[in-house]
Amino acid sequence: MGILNVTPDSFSDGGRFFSVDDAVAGAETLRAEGADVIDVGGESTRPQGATPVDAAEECRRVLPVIAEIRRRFPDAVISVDTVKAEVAEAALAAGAAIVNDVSGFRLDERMADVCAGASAGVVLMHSRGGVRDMATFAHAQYGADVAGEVLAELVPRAEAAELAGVRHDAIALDPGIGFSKRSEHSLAVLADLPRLVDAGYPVMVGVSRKRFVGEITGVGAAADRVHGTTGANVMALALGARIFRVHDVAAARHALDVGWAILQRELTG
Ligand code: HH2
Repeated sequence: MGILNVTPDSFSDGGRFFSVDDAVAGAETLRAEGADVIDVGGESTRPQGATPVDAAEECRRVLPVIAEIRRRFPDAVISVDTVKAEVAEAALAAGAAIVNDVSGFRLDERMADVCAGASAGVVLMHSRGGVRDMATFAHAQYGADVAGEVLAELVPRAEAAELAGVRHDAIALDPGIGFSKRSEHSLAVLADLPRLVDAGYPVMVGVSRKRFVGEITGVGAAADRVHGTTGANVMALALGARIFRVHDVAAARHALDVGWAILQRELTG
C-alpha cells in the first residue's frame, strides 16, 4: 500500500502532493513502483501538533484526487485514510474501495454502517485518543503485555464492525505502530505480531519512516529512514503481516517480494 498524503503537514512528506495534478502523478509513481493499493489521506495525525480538519476540507482535499486516480487508472485499488464517516462515504462513492481508519471505527459511530453499506474493505488500526493526540504519548500507558492490550482493544472493534454488517473477510487489523505507543511499545507489538495474526484477520503494518526506525538507526530525517523501514517490513512479513503501508514503494516491493519468495520457496514475488 503506497502512501499518498494530500495534506500540507504530514510528518515526512507533507505538502508534496497538495494539488490534484501532483497527487495523481504521485499515485502513478507509486503504482509504477509496485503498489497494489493507493492510500489517500487528507488529514495528518503527525506527532507534533496535528491539526484536525473538518469533513468539508478533508473532502475538498481527497475527493478530486480519488476521482482522478479512478479515471486515469481504472484498475487502481484506492483506500481512503480517514476517521470520518462523511469523508469515507464520499470517498467510496468517488471510487475508493477500502476505508483505512486509524481510530479503528472509534471516533465516528457511523463508520461501520457506511462501510457495510458500500461493501468496502476496512483497515481497523489500534490507537487511543483523538486525532490531535493519538500519535503522541498522551495515552501510551501499558502494562507488561502491550500486544495483549492492543488485542483487547482492537478485536472488539472488528467484532462490532461485523455485527454492523462488514464482512469478516473485508477486515484487516493494524497494531498502529507509533500511535499512542512509545518506541518500546511499537517494538513489543511488532515482536508479538503472530498473536495479532491468530485473531483471524489479515494484519497490516505501517512502519514506514517512523520514529522507532529513526531511534534505532540514528537517522533523524524521516525521508532517509528507508533502510531501517525495510528491516522492519521484512521482519513483520516473517511474523505474519501481509499488508505494508509505505512511502518508499520500490524498496518495500523488492524486499518483500524476496522475503515472500523465501517463505513460499518459489521464485515468484
Ligand atoms: N500511519 C499513519 C497514517 N495512517 N494507517 C494505518 N492503517 N497504519 C499506520 O501505521 C498509519 C496509517 C502515519 O503516517 P503518515 O501518513 O506518513 O503521516 P501523517 O499521519 O502525518 O499523514
